[in-house]
Amino acid sequence: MNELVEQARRLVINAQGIFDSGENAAVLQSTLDRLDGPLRVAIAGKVKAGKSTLLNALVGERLAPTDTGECTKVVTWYRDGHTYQVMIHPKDGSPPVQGRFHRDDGAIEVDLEGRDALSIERLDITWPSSGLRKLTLVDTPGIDSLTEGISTRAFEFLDPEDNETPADAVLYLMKHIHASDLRLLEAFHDDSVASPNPVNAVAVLSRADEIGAGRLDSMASARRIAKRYGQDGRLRRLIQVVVPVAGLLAETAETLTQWEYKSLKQLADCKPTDLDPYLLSADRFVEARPETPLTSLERDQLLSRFGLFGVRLSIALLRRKVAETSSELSDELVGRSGLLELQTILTTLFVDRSDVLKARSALLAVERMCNEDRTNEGAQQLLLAIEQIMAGVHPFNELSTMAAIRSGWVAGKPRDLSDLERVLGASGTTPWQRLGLDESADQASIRNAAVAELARFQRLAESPFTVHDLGMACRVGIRSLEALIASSNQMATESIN
Ligand SMILES: Nc1nc2c(ncn2[C@@H]2O[C@H](COP(=O)(O)OP(=O)(O)O)[C@@H](O)[C@H]2O)c(=O)[nH]1
Ligand SMILES: [Mg+2]
Repeated sequence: MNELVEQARRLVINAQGIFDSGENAAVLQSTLDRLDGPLRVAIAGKVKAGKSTLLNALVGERLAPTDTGECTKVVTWYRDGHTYQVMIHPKDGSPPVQGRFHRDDGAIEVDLEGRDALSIERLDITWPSSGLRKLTLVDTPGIDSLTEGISTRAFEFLDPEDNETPADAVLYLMKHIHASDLRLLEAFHDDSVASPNPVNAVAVLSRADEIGAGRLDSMASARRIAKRYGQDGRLRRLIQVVVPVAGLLAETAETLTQWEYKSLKQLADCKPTDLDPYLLSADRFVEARPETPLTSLERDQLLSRFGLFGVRLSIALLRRKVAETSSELSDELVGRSGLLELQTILTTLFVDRSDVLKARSALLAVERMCNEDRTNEGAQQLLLAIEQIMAGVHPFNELSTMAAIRSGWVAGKPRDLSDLERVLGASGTTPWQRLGLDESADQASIRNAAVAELARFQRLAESPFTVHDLGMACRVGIRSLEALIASSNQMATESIN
C-alpha cells in the first residue's frame, strides 16, 4: 500500500517543478506534508447535531467546546503532537499566529483577541493525545448557523471545488434526514470519475439517546432507524453506513468523575418507589426533592452530562449490579453508547485504508491545479499520469467500483451487488471481512471461500446475461480475490518453509 503513497509523492514532487510559485506552490507543499501525516477526518452536520461532543468522545477527552461560543463558529483542527499549541490562521492569507487559550471545564477556549470568527480560516490545535494519533479530527461549524457567513464557511470547507481537499474522509452527523443534510453531503461529494465517493463518508445518527425520549430501549430504536436510513437510496449514494451514537453519553462515560459515580450510586441506592417517579422527565428530575439525595443543582449537573437516558441507564446498571465500580460503569456506558461500533467502522473503513484515501486526496489536489491551467503542457502530462495511476492502481479501482455500485450505476441482483461490495472491501479490507467470514476463520477456510467466490464472480462476469457495467465491476472484484488468494498461498508457503 505504501507504494501508492510513494507514487502520489512522486507525482506531487513533479507538480512542484511545474507550479513553483504562489498559492499553488504552498498547496503542493502542504499536500506533500499530508502524505506523511494521519488521515484527516472532518466532522460535519448541522448546528447542535452533537459534532463537538462526538469529537470529544472519539478523542476520549474534553477538548472541543460544545454549544455556542465564538470558537465553535470556526473550523478547528485537533491533531496529535509533542506540545500544546494553538495556531490561528487568518482568512486574509496573512501568516498564522500563535493563539492564547485556557481550558473551561476541559474545553479549549482560544482567545480570539477581538478577531471576528468570520475573519479566521481555521484554528489549528496541536494536543498530545493517543486518541488523535491515527486520525486528525476537524470540527466544523454547523451548516444552518444563524449567520449566513458561517454556513457558507462550512460549505466552503467541505466543498471539493476548493484547491486542496481539506479532509480525506467525513463523518456526517444528522438527527433526521433533511433536504439540507442531503445538500451538504452532495456538496462534499463530487461525481467526477476521478473522485469516487460514498467510500469516504460515514453518517452518524447522532444524539441517538433522544430518539426514544430517554427510554431504556432508545438505542435499540436508534439502531432500527439507522438501519432504515442505511437502506435509503438517496443516502446510500452518499455514504457508506449509518451508525447510531449517543455522543454525550460516550463523552461523559469516557471522562466520568468520582463525584458523578458517587451521586448516581446514591440515587441508585434510593428505594425505586421513591425515586422512579422523578425519572419520568428531565423537568421532574431536577425539581427540588428533599426526600431524595442531591440538590436540584447537582441533579441538573448530572442531567447536562448524561442526558435523561444516561441517568436512567446508569441507575438501572448500578441497581442491577451490572456495574459496581466507576470504571465498570464507564465501560458499560461506553459499550451502550454506540461509540465502539463507530470506532470499529472508522478503523475498517478509514484508518485501514488511509494510504489509499490520502493518496487519492493528493492526486485530486494536483488534478484540480492542472485543470485550472489547461494551456500548460507540463500540467497536461501530469493529468495523464494521474489518469494512469487512477486506472492502474487496484485500490483506486476498488474505491471507484464501490462508489459506482452505491450510486446505482451498476445493474444487478441486490445480493450479487452487496456481495461484490463486500469483496471490494466495503465492510473492511482484511481477508475475512472481504469474504464475510468470522474473525477466527483459519487460512484454509479463507482460501476455500475465496476460491468459491472467485469462481462465482467469474461465471457472473462471463455470463451473456450480465450487463457490461456489472461485468466490469465483477472483474475488479475478481482481481481483489486473486490478490487475496495469492497472498494466502504465499503465507501458506512461508509457514511450510
Ligand atoms: N442528549 C444528548 N445531547 C447531546 C448529545 N450530543 C450533544 N448533545 C448536546 O447538544 C448540545 C450541542 O452539542 P454540540 O456537541 O455542541 O453540537 P454541535 O453544534 O454539533 O457541535 C450540547 O448541549 C450537548 O450537550 C447526545 O448524544 N445526546
Ligand atoms: Mg460544535
